[in-house]
Amino acid sequence: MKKNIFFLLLSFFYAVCSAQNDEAVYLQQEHQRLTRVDSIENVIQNFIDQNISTYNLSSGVLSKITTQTHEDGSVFTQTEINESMFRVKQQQLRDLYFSQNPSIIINYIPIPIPSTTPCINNGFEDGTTASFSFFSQPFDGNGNPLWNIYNNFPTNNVGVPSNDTGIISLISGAQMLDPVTNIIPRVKSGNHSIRLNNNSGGGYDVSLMRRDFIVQSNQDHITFNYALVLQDPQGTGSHTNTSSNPYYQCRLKTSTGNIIFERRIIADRNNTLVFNSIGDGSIVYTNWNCENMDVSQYKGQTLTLEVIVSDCGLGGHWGYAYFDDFCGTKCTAPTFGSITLNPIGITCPLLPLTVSGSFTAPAGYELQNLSLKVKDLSGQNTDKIITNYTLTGSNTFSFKVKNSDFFPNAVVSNKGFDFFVTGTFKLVGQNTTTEIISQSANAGNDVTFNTTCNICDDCKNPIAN
Ligand SMILES: [Ca+2]
Ligand SMILES: [Ca+2]
Ligand SMILES: [Ca+2]
Repeated sequence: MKKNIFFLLLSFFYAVCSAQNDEAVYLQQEHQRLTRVDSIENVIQNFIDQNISTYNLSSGVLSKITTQTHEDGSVFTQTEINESMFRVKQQQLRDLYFSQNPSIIINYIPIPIPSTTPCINNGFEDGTTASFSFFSQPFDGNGNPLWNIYNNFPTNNVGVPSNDTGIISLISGAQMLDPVTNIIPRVKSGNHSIRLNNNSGGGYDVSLMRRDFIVQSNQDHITFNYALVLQDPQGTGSHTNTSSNPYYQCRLKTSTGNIIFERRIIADRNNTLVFNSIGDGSIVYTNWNCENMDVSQYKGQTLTLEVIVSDCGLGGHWGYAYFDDFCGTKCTAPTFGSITLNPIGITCPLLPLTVSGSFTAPAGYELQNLSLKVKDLSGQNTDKIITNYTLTGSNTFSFKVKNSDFFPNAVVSNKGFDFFVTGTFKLVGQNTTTEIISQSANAGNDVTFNTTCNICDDCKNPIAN
């Protein structure tokens, strides 16, 4: 018996030691990679400095810049046009350097996190950005895509300085308060956090951070902490409502790109559940929030978490946010409400198929409406959105999905579908709404039609004879 305990202890210490060793080796490799990124960033800056005075913008981009106006309709001064041209030239020279030197891109991709150390550098306490990747670019239409709410996904790799000078910066200093609000601490745990975007004007900047991780066998949730500081220009200039305001978004994706969780929060002073305001409400902020995503269906799989922060869509207003603790945090009750679908995971369903689930409204909110997205996983057809539903209880619902909802054109067998429910909730007594999108009901296809299925409404038998 004693011998058994001895070997048990020995193997435990061996496991601990080898995990510690894996951690040290991983961090050392990541430090080497980040050192290479630093020197590449220096080379790129030199390339920009050497070429910017002789670099010419295309006539199309030039005419966009010279004819652009402020959000209030006033024209740009010559100084502002020059500044704008300088920024676009910088961006284009940076893009040019990457396109001429594609081999540098691999240095911006983190080494996969070892399965023995899933929480490594989860809160940047290594003092580096090891295990994370970063992207940022403006969505200004000047050779870049146009800003399109919740659809701005930067692909340009960026380095992350630790001296608070970047569009994305590593933040240090446990006691420091955010300089705009002077209220929220810039770091949630330990001595470091990350800030996406900054408050140096609008400029359509969108920044994205990504972490790939393997869901552990004993892991049911992935969590992280975040604090938002966004301008809310609604009611001023061209911002007649909130639809082009700065925003925050997070997405959890499978290795094949299926989105299994998404949250979207737009700057809105009337959304008092989420935001506090400064002064007249032109700046809104949150305290540190905890995001909590159910990953219990994805054990052993590699998932990708993306967090995104965007400036406003009209060019004049900024938004930024701090992030920390991308692992190992326990969230309390979901402040922002939730929608859960009942598991389905069926092949050859009898149609119409009932899709049911439950919801919890965010505190202070009531349900306005629900819709069901029937996502064609082949991408062949536009996803059908069903807006008819039945409330089967005070917080439960069901949808009926017909043959024509799956197959708007001809019936095609060998197809898979996922379901997502979007709930719109309304602040009681106000016009402010907030949206929650459910995860899909099952890992893998929620519904599969194979060649044996009898695909018709009110068929008697799910299998074709
Ligand atoms: Ca931290
Ligand atoms: Ca900006
Ligand atoms: Ca699914």
